[in-house]
Amino acid sequence: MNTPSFTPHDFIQLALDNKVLKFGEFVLKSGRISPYFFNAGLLATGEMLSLLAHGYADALAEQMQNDANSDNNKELVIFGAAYKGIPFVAATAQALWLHHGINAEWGYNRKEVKTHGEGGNLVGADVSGKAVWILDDVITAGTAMREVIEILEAAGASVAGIIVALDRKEKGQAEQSAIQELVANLQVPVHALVNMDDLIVYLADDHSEHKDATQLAKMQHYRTQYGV
Ligand code: OMP
Repeated sequence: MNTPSFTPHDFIQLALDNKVLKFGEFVLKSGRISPYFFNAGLLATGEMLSLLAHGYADALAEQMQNDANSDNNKELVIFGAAYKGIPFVAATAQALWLHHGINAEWGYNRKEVKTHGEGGNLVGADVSGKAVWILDDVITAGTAMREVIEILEAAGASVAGIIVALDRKEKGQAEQSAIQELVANLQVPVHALVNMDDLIVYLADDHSEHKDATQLAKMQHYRTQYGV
C-alpha cells in the first residue's frame, strides 16, 4: 500500500486520534506551562511513522531539487539524535529511496559512549567533513537542537539544514523564535512539517474532526504569551 503524501491537516488529525497530540497542562523543557503537548514517541504505528517519514522525505527532496537548480552539492546526509530521532531518520532514509530514488546516507548518535568494539558515540554514516541535515521531533526554545548541533560539530560535521516535525513557534533565547535564531546563527534552511499556526487553523476548521473552540482559545492565549 502506498503511503499518502503528507498534509498538515491529516497529520494533525492522526496525531490527535492517537494521543500523540494532547491538550491539558504540561510543563515543558523550557519550564513554560503549555496547554498542549506533542509526544513523538507515540508515533508508534506503521501508518504514523510512514506518514511522518514521507513528510520529511518530501521536504528533503524538494530542498535537493532547489539545490540542484543552484548547482550545490547533491550529496545528502541525514542525522537523527538519540533517542527519538533514530527511528525517524531510518524511516526517512527509506522513504527518500522508495518515493524519490534518493540514496541518502544516514546516521545517529548514542547517548552512552561505547568503549569496546567500534567505539565512539556515532553510528551509521561517517559525518566527518560533511554537511548534514538534522531531523528532529519538536522545537520549542531550541535547547535540544543546540545540543544536536554540538554533537555534530564535535564529530567534524557541519549543519546543511534542519527539519522538525513540529515548530511550536515560540521565543528562543530572546525575542525571535527558536527557528529564526537558528537560521540567523547557522545561515542554513530550517523547515517544519507542521507548526503552531497549523494547529490553530485545524482547531478552528469546520471540517476538522477535533474542532474545539475551548482549546482554540487556550492555544491563542498561550501564543500571545510565548509565541512569535
Ligand atoms: P526545546 O529544547 O525547548 O526546543 O524543546 C524541544 C524538546 O522538548 C523536544 O525535543 C522534546 O523533548 C520536548 N517537547 C516535546 O516533545 N513536545 C512538546 O510539545 C514540547 C516539548 C518541550 O518540552 O518543549
